[in-house]
Amino acid sequence: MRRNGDKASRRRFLKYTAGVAVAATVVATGYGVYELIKRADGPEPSSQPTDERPTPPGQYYVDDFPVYDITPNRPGFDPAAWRFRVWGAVENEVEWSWDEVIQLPTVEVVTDFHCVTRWSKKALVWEGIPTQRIVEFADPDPDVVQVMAHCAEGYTTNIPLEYMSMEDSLLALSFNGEPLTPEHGAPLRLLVPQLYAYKSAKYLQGLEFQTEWEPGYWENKGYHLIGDPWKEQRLSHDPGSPI
Ligand SMILES: Nc1nc2c(c(=O)[nH]1)N[C@H]1C(S)=C(S)[C@@H](COP(=O)(O)O)O[C@H]1N2
Ligand SMILES: [Mo]
Repeated sequence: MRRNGDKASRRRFLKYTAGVAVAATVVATGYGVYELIKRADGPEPSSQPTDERPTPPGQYYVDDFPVYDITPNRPGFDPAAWRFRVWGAVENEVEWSWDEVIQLPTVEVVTDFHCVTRWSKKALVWEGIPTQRIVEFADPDPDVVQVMAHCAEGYTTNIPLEYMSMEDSLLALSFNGEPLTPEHGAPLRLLVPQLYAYKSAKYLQGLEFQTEWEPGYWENKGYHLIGDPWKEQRLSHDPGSPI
């Protein structure tokens, strides 16, 4: 594991995405990050249009978009102080400012959203940075099993590594064509559409790569460690939990 400052991790990200050496001046502007990552062969989102997607067992669709928070005290956002960090059992740790994150190339994903309390939303349109790219850049140690998402108000949730590498999992910046609203997780949230929505961490600040299974906030209170809606993994005693 290497620990490096902002500039060093950005420089390595550039090298990874482009496979070419980059002049320091380009790196410093941040614009180079955008250009170079676009040149890497990025993933296409895999989520199907809603009409082609079946409904997971036990879910029903709602018209409004409920807001679920563990605390009424929604965290604020100071773009100058905000940082996104990646650390843990990885070769390349990351620390990016808001200005850097918003220059990363994004993809659009149209997908359904399934809360473990049984409400679902159809055909939400999200735009964000594929988490697959973050995983590839971070270069996890071979024994990594999960990533713990850390949020501004203290919420945590654990995501199996394989779901972080799915092509429709995002660091989402926008929802239905607009920047994320505070109640839906501004400025940045995780979107893991193949798992129940408690895995889609709002107010995301960090991703910690871990070699042991460890529950996050809701998983600690008895929700499933994986949470696959197609297998109806709602509670920890439902089949398929790794521990
Ligand atoms: N930081 C944070 N992320 C969170 C939560 C939370 O309380 N805090 N709730 C989770 C739960 S249980 C659900 S169902 C979804 C709801 O997302 P929404 O409020 O945007 O509908 O966010 C998830 N992400
Ligand atoms: Mo939820």
